[in-house]
Amino acid sequence: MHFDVVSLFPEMVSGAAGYGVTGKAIEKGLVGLSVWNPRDYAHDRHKTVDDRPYGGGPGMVMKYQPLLDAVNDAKRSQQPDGAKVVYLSPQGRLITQALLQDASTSPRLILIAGRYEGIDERFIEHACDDEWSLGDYVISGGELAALIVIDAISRLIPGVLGDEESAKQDSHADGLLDCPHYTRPERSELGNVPEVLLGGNHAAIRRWRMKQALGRTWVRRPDLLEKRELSAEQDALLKEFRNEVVK
Ligand code: 4FV
Repeated sequence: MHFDVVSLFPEMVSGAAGYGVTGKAIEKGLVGLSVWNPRDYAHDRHKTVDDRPYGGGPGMVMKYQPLLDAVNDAKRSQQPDGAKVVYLSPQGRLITQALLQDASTSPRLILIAGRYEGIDERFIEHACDDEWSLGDYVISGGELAALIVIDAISRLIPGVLGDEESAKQDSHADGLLDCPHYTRPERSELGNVPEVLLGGNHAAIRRWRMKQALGRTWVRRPDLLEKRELSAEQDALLKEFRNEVVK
């Protein structure tokens, strides 16, 4: 998987992506990252990348020409072709694990990180295949959104996570919240680790973890349960959890 990010702050992107799991993935060549600064494609003396909004109003809007030239250069820069161009903005489709799971099958993503009030709509219409949103709130730039997409998709690339299992067990990977996690010390003034996790009975541990994941999802995100079919075993585990809660 290769990521290209078009951003006025390329160092912010390449810097942050160089840490942790994504950093190792890039080192190992499992993930590629190129950054493109639209300012390098602004040909006037002041290297102008933004201008006042038509129709008036606060703030500035990013001009389409530097963005377009940056994207075209990115596309020319390397194979595989067939890159999907995605603009990160509050107007986009909500980013979910399912959306990222689907996107992780593309060979290449070109992510557009906007700044200011936004970018000229003609660039979105002409050059973008999709628009994605982190959520219904506003941040100052698309870079953090691009980094979140790169991190979340990189985890789905075989070989990136030490244990393939991890990605599968990630929260939301199966549409449920994650179960609680514990590590040493076994006993503490903050409480003790649940006995079932100490017994080595893997079937019982698996059931306990599923029950906790179902219960937490029911308590904290019932909307997720509405979207999800439960197996007979999961139904029974959730009933058990609910009975224990109401008691
Ligand atoms: C955003 C979001 C977001 C809007 C104007 C950057 C800002 C500024 N991006 N999901 N929510 N973007 O708030 O992706 O240009």
